[in-house]
Amino acid sequence: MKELILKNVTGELSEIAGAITEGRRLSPAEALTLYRKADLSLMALLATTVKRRKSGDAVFFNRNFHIEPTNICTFNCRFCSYHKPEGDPESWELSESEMLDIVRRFDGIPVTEVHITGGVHPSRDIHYYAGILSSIRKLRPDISIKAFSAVELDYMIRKAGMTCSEGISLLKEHGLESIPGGGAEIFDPVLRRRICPEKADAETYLAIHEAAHNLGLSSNATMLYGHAESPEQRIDHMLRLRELQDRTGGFNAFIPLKFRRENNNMSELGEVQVTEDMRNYALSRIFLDNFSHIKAYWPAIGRNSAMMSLAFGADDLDGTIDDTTRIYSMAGSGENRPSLSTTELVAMIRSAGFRPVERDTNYRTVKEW
Ligand code: V47
Ligand code: SF4
Repeated sequence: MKELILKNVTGELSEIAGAITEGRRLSPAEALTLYRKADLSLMALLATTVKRRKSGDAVFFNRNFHIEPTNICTFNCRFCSYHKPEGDPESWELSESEMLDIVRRFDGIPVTEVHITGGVHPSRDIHYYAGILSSIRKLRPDISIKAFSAVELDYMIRKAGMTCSEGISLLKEHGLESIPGGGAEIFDPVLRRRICPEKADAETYLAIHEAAHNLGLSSNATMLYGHAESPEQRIDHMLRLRELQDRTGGFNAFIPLKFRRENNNMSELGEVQVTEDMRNYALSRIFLDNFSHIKAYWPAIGRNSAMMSLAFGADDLDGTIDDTTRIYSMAGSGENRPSLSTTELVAMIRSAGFRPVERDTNYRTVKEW
């Protein structure tokens, strides 16, 4: 593979390609050159080399479902198609018993994870959410609870007058096991102020993940791309995550999230092409050398692009979902009632030439398919 790659590459790209094949970490400047100068096929080859070093021929998925407690949100991110004001016909606010009914729908089904996230509700507080976690844990002690983005956590913890560690510890005592990656958007402060001025800044996002890792929780990280950000801003975003991961090792996966344009205040920007999606997966797989997994979240990108991303370094497709999330259907991802059976996920992974592995939240093998 190494010879095949290096034979056809010249100039400064040849040194960078050599570093990648030898497993040396790229500097931000090298990552930028790679992104600017490498063609799509070279990006695929290099990212696949790194992917195979990390996870061989395995590609992971899980059996999961979401609970979205509300889409009422105190914030007003310009790219968001999901949040609605209180009283809007498209707004919802699930009661505790409605959330538990969602959990009960999975009685007898071997799901391993519930992912809970939604709008930042102005009046629901940390004790309310702690109670929900306890009730879910009582109903299904066998499933892992991945809940609340750093932005939701920041709001509920500050409102309760707690420190990050106190707030996360409280939720951990009630069943929280890991934190999803939402809310990262793009860390660059100038662009962040333009697209989501009210929400927690980069430092707060990173501090919450660091506090969670120090308390023994795992988490994921995301990046919203394909809007107004530059390649430099993407690389800066990933660099900050790489530095935190060097300190804690607590991130499981990096999840690039493609900006989807329908029904939001950034629609005029349009969407990037699939080739750009693939270059971005490849770049993240190569640059984030201390992340074990790159996730292609299929409800956001669509199942065809998700399958293709497996040739560009992604090694995880997320899960079965079972039609329990609205974030991306409301933003026009084309996956309107997102649901895949394990048989479909297994077939998708095999069709891309990889070995399907069902995992739990922390990537322990549940079943080799
Ligand atoms: O933070 C909102 C994004 C995120 C749009 O950790 C949009 O396993 C694109 O983080 N176009 C929430 N993206 C979802 C999220 C997530 C999803 C799946 C798995 C995991 C995980 C985390 O959704 C938000 C924001 O970045 N988002 N609107 C939009 N129009
Ligand atoms: Fe609220 Fe999240 Fe939408 Fe921002 S992205 S408006 S925080 S629901």
